Amino acid sequence: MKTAVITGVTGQDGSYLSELLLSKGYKVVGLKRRTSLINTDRVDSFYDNPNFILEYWDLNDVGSLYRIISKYKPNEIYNLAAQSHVRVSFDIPEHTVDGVAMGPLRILEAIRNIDTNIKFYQASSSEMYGDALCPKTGYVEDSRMTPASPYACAKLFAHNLVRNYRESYKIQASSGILFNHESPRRGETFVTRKITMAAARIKLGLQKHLFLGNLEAKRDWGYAGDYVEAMWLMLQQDRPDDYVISTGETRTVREFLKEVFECAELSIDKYVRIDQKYFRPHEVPFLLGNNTKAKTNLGWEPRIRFKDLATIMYNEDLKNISKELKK
Ligand code: NAP
Ligand code: G4F
Repeated sequence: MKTAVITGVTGQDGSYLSELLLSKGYKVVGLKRRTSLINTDRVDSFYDNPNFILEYWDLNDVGSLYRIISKYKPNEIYNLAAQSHVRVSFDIPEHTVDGVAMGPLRILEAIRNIDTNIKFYQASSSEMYGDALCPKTGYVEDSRMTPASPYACAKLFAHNLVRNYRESYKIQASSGILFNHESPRRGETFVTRKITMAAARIKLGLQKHLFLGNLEAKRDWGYAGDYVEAMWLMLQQDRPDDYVISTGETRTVREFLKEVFECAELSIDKYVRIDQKYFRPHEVPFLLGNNTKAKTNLGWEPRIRFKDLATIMYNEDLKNISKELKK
């Protein structure tokens, strides 16, 4: 039986990855903070699985990391923990950068000191490309990166560090440069989920308006359940490497909004308002990923596409909020 440690297990990706690894017969050691809201639907269903274990940890707590690695002797570590909200990283830059940049450094140092056979996955991000000119066919693994937020600057530091530890110490460390991926488990302040939740609440008469920022930004949006498979595939390769994980299709925030409001039969003009507070000091205007390397080397392909993603997320929110109302 293989053992995997997942940091950020209470997050969107942590929950899907736990599900995937448990289904493959892994023992999963999920790391949570003291303040984590663990009694959420995201990880509730794994509690009675004897192969799912929760341990306390924090991105800045080196001692607990050494204790956990020594205790469980994992084959694989997936580092998903982060203050992952780009807009918020402008408000709490020190906290964001400490966790996002120093967290992976601490894990890599632990691997270097305890067991260099442990395979490591780093959650890199398409935000690292920032406002660099995007090739017509989308960003690839070695495209220029000009990060546009404290979050993205810290992710790029960690991304470079993974390559550095791979070269310096032969550590089996891979980075997934994941483009935006969403699901019904997406945090409620990210734009897709904010839109699907609001549409469902407006439909049920629970909310009057939806306030949004920049509707013209373009994102390459995929489904989180598909993307965690790519993480696992990366660590099953003989050689560690970096991979772009994306759909190869880019859409504006306005298009996502339109898709959801059409599905809910709601008028955008009537319910949506623009609020300057949701604009960023430095926006990433356009993201499109070229996933050729992942398709070729990993045999990975995205399954759920933009239109279905919007519909699935809206329907799930409508169903769950209606259920809550009936209680
Ligand atoms: P998420 O839902 O925001 O989850 C983040 C997780 O990190 C949560 O479990 C959170 O725990 C944990 N965390 C935050 N700060 C921590 C700290 N100081 N110590 C320990 N744990 C901490 O994020 P996600 O969407 O699943 O994304 C997973 C990873 O992929 C993140 O690193 C993100 O930056 C990266 N990424 C995401 C996307 C995307 O589109 N989703 C794309 C590219 C890269 P609590 O429950 O305690 O808050
Ligand atoms: O949903 P978002 O907050 O996601 P963003 O900034 O692209 O970051 C997400 O994806 C990254 C991968 O590219 C991850 F690394 C990161 O951790 C996170 O998961 O915003 C998407 C777009 C932005 O252009 C933003 O300006 O939506 C625009 N937007 C417009 N109104 C809004 C809003 N974003 C949010 N969160 N809230 C709004 O009201």
